[in-house]
Amino acid sequence: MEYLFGENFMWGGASSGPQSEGRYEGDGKMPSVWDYWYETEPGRFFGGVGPEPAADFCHNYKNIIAAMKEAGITSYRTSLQWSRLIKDREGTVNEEGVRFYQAVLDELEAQGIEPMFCLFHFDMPMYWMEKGGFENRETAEAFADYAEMCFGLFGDRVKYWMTFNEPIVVIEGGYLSGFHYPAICDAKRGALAAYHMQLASSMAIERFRRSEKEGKIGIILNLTPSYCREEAGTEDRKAAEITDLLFNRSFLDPSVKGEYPKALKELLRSEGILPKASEEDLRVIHSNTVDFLGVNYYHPRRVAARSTAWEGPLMPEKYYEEYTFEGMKMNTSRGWEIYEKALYDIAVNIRDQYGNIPWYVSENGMGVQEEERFLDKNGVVEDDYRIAFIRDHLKWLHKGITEGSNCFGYHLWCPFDCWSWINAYKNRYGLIRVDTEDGCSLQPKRSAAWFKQVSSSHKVSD
Ligand code: BGP
Repeated sequence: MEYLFGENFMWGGASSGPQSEGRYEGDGKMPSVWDYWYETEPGRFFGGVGPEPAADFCHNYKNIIAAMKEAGITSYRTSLQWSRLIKDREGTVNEEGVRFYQAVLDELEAQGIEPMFCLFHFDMPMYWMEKGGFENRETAEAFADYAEMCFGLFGDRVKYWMTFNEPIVVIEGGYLSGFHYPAICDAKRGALAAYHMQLASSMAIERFRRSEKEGKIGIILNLTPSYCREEAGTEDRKAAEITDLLFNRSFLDPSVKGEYPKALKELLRSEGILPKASEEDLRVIHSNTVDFLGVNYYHPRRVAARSTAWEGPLMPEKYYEEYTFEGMKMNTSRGWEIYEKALYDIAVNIRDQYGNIPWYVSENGMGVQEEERFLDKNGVVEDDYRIAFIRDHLKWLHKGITEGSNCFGYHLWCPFDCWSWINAYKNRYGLIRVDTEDGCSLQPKRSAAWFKQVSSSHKVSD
C-alpha cells in the first residue's frame, strides 16, 4: 500500500544546540547547567562522556547540513543556546555566538533547508540556575528578554519559533527523578518551576507578537498518551486521567487554551503544592497562546491504579503504576515501548480537544546501542529497524491526517547521531552516522537514502 502526504508536508530533522554543537576556541559561551554538571559530576554521564564535542556541529556544520540535504531533510529544527548568546550576567549579546548562528542560517538557506529555532532545550545558563532557575520568577523575565533579543537578531530569517522543548521533562528530570540538574526531589519546587516555565513561554510569545516579525511561534511538548488495560476499572481510568493531567495537560492546556485544567489545580491544591499565581500572570498566559504545536513522541504510558500505597516523597507515581504485557514491542536499547498507533491517537486528540490547531511531529526516532553491530563491509550501518520504525509511525500519522488532523510535518530525531545528555553517545539516532572515534566524520546509514526517497516523493510504501 502507498500513503501519500501533501506537497507542502515538511520532512525534517530535529536536534538541539547542546546536543550537536560542542565548542570552539574563543566562542564566548557561558557555562550551562550541562557544562557545570559534567565538570562537577562526570560519573553521572554514560561512559564519562560530556557535552564536548557533541557532534562537532560548531566546526562541521557545513558538512552536516550538506549530508542532511542529501538525506532528504527539507526543514531543520535546532535550538539556540541562551548560554552562547549572552556573554555576561547582564545579558549582553555575545557577537561571536550571533555570527555562528548567522553562518548556520546562511548555510541552511544555501541548501534550501527551512530553519526552525527553539529557544531552550534543557540548557539553563548556570548564572540563572544559581539564582534558582525557573523557581525564580526573575528567570522567566530574563528568558523573555533573551527571546526578544533572538527575535530581533534572527527574526527576519526564521519563520518558525518555539519557546521550549519538553518543559515537563525539565521538571521531571530536575525536580523529581534526578536525570537533569539540579537533580533534587521536591514536587513543590518542581510545581513552582513548571508554573514559571509556562509563564516564561507565554511572555516570550507576547514579545514575539509585539516584535511584529513575520512567522509563527509555538512550543514543543512531549505528549505521552496513557493507556489502561482493556479490562480497566474506574480506578485505573482515574489513574490515567491523572497522568494525562500531570505529564501532558500541565503545559498543553495553558499553551493552547490559555488555561490550566481545573482538575490539575485541584490536585496540586490538595497536595499543598499549587503555586500562587497573580492575576496579571494568568492574564499573560491567557492572552498568549501558541500558533502551533510541536509534538515529540517516542513511547506511550501503560497505566493502572496503584496496587500498593505509595510511600516515598511526593511524585506522580503516587497516583499510578505502570504495567507490562506479553508481546509488548520494545526498543530494548532505550527501554521504551514502541507503539506506533499513539501518533494517530495524538492526532485525533489534538483535532477534537485542542481546536485542531496546526501541529507537527517535532521528534520521533529510534536510538540504538552499539550500532557498529550493523555495519556492512563498506562501513554503512544497515539500519532496517530504523526504517521500519519511521515507516510504521508515518502510516498511523497518515491515517490521522486523512481523518482531518492538521499536521504539517514530521521531524526525525535526530538526522545525525548526537550527544544525549546523561546517556551521552549510548544510543544512536541518526540517518547519518557520526564517528566519534574518528573526528566526528560522517557516514550516511541505509535509512538516509530511504528517507530521501520518502521526502522527495511525499510517499511511504509498505
Ligand atoms: C527527547 C529530547 C531530545 C532527545 C530525545 C531522545 O526527550 O527532546 O533532546 O535527547 O528525547 O532521548 P534520549 O536522548 O534520552 O535517548
